[in-house]
Amino acid sequence: MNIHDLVIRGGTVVTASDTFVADIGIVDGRIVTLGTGLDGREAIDATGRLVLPGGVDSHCHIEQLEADGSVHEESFESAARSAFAGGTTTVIPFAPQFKGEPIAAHADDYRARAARSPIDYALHQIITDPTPDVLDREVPALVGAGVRSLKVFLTYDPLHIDDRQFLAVLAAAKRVGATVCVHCENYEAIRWRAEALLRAGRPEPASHAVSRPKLVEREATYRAIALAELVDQPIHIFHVSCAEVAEEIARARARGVKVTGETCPQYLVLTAADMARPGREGAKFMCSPSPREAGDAEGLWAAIRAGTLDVISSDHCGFSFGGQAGKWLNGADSDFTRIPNGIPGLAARLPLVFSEGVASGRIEVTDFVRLTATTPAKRFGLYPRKGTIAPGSDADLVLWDPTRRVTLTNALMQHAIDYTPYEGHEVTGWPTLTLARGQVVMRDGTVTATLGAGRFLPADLPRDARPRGLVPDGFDAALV
Ligand code: DUC
Ligand code: ZN
Ligand code: ZN
Repeated sequence: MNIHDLVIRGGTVVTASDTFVADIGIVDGRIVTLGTGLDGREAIDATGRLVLPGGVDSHCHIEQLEADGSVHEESFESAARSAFAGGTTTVIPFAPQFKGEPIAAHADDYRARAARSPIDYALHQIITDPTPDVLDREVPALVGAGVRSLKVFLTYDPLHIDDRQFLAVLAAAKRVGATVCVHCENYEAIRWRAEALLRAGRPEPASHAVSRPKLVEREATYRAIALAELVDQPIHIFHVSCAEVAEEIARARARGVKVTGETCPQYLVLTAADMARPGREGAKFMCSPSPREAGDAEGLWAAIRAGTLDVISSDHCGFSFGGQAGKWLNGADSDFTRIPNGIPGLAARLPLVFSEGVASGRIEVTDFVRLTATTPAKRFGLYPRKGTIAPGSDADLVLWDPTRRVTLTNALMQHAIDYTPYEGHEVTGWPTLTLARGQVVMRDGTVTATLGAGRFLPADLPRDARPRGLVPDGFDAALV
């Protein structure tokens, strides 16, 4: 009986909780059956492969506009190619807002860019100018349209907001049921140290790490958590770089505060020493927060195993090294404060985390799925449509060879950027086939990315993102 369009046959299915051998039956791009001996009009043999839910990269910058008018060089098309090559089938990029402008100023433009996406996507909304009109009118409208996640920056010119503005964003998110994601670094402390480094004649990329040590990240993380606790609004801390910052999250969680944390592969495999490579090379590794010292990665793995950090995203940024629009946008002799922060990692994310995590014995393969697909989908209200293998879920699947050894090269990343910070890094474990809603979008490295094939994913509000109903002294300033 040919009841399925496609059957993925005989692989070891991995979810966030289990591994088992099963066939997966797909109809109209959705999983309908898990079983044995399934029939379909077509079949793909997965014997000897792990079958994983497609990766959900809940933090990546794609074709993003910046305040200076530049646009990240990774387009939705090239990002999708890279994502599919690396086994990711859902992305959550960022729609911009700039100071002095409403969200609406760039909303249509960004939506039009995203509409060309070959890969399914949800959206975060950056908030840099939280005026009453933005918070009381535009944010509720966004939530109504399925964009439920706001990102704020506690550092960076011209993005950062102050504590009072942050409180206003938290309160607005609480009123409408949105998630708040926070870039935690102390704005004034970084400026103070950066200016001193320049006065001391240290303009090179290596100074990036010195300008923003762990303390400035830890302080801002504690402050963000305390203000979120004051409002009783759950928050998600982006790109945690070290155990000291994870410790602030763990302490808050232990007292019941709803705070969650993400880290990224760059903090697991790169270090500040990479930014001290000769000449301008160090810029290839510049991201914020900064990669830390050798040894810090083990502290992050401990926080991952403890559940304090439960999402691993790429924080992919499309800034090329050789191009005019990338790292040297502000001039070939830019000091470290004028080099765009962020590095590419869409395709490398899953292989790096599998290799450093599962193949190295630090986590189980079920943890790998939980960290890279299931929890990101849950956190941003896309589960169970995305992030798992179950009847009713989209047939976003990855066949994974757990023993293949690969040396990472920029060509393998299939992105638009002219370098990978992971060049020459050896990994064990590699995706051999990617399916997006039942369609093969990557087979043995050959990618098919069809413009416009990706769908916008409206987000629900997950339980974790709902307030606890506890405010200091019982006075809820957000609701007055
Ligand atoms: N923060 C991000 O989230 N991404 C890129 C750069 C940054 O500082
Ligand atoms: Zn950030
Ligand atoms: Zn980012």
